[in-house]
Amino acid sequence: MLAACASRRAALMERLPRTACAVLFGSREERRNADNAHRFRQSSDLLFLTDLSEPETVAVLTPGKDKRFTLLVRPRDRQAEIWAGRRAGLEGATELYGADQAFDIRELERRLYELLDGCEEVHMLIGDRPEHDELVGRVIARLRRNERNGGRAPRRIVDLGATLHELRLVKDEAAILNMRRSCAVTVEAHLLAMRACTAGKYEYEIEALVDYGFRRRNGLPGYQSIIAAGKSATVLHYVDCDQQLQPGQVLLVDAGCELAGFTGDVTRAYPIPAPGQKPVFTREQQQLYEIVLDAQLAAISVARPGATIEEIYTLICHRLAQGLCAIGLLSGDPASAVESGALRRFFPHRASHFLGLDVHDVGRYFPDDQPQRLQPGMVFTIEPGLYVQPDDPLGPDWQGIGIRIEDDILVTQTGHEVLTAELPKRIDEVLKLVGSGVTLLV
Ligand SMILES: [Mn+2]
Repeated sequence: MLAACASRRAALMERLPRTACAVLFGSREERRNADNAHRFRQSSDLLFLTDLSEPETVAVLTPGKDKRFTLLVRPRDRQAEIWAGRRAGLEGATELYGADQAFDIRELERRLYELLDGCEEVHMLIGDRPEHDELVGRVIARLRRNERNGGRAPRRIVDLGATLHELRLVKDEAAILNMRRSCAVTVEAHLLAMRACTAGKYEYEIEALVDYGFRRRNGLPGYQSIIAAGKSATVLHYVDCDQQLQPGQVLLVDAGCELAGFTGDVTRAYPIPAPGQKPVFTREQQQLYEIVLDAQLAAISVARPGATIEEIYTLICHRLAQGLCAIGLLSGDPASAVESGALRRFFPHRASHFLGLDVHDVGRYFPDDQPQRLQPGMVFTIEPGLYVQPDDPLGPDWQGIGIRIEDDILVTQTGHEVLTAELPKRIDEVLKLVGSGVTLLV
């Protein structure tokens, strides 16, 4: 990983003017309640460029200076480390993490002043945190006041996203390897959920198994898992996770494992069997499932370099509308159901996003006002869904069904690879697995 980080820094610096200075602020520890903190998660940009996962870290890249890579970190502190864990310290920052120089984070403002002196542009994430904007503004103002003594203040603040995030968008070999691993563990955890799915359990029991699937490989949820039985699944970001699974409902599980920073993002939906019974879709559930699966397979088949997420979304809308018209849930012809917005009653969300260190990963969808063309190395999701709200006038046989099928797609030179292909979604394969039982390997 550290070698990958070094080449990423080199690649970023190649894209920056020699007079630029890039400043990257790490995440801060977030308070959960009282004196409890949330588990620390480094900012994805900093993970990408340094792999240093400590709070109070700032990285500075100065491509035109002798020392191009500076880290500001917490210094070693025996007492603090006994309580809160070991630190890399200034020595580790240079020796382990490859910085050309390292400073105490408590000197941040003074060191930034030195580092920005003589640079024309500051590249940073503008508006990410007001205190960072303020700090950089303050340093620039001080430099300007010192110009009559020969100091030189930057003239421009440039959004770092344009360069850095385009780099993150096309995955390098190390990132692809990580994505493969996180997708593999994501599949394992989903298999546990499928096998354990029987009526009488609670949504949180399924969540516990998914978490177990992640943790036994040292992973964590890359985002808040959605474990939604029956009408819970018609809430797109359902997180309460406290309802009992009823026989005849569909269970929707949207969960992805984050490993070494990179996350998978997968959704499956399947019928909940009564204990001792075989799982079976109702006619209405199966009709919706088949339409979603057909749309997803059609969309996956066109994923290749040069295609756009916009085209894929349009294709999905038309396939879903076609299916819904065919079974009478939408009237008229499919094209006008899409055009008029009638489809949104059952399909209210988009169908893809980039995937990587962030579940909704960086990368522009419309660079220069044109849809982004897929390139080898991009990873994105394809996730059509259909939802019938609990109060929909279609009546009780349809109400409260939520189906989504989501896989993670790597764009290759010649087409694509489904990184989560091992997780069944064909109806016969799914029904064989669901409720078949889990023996925990501990
Ligand atoms: Mn997703």
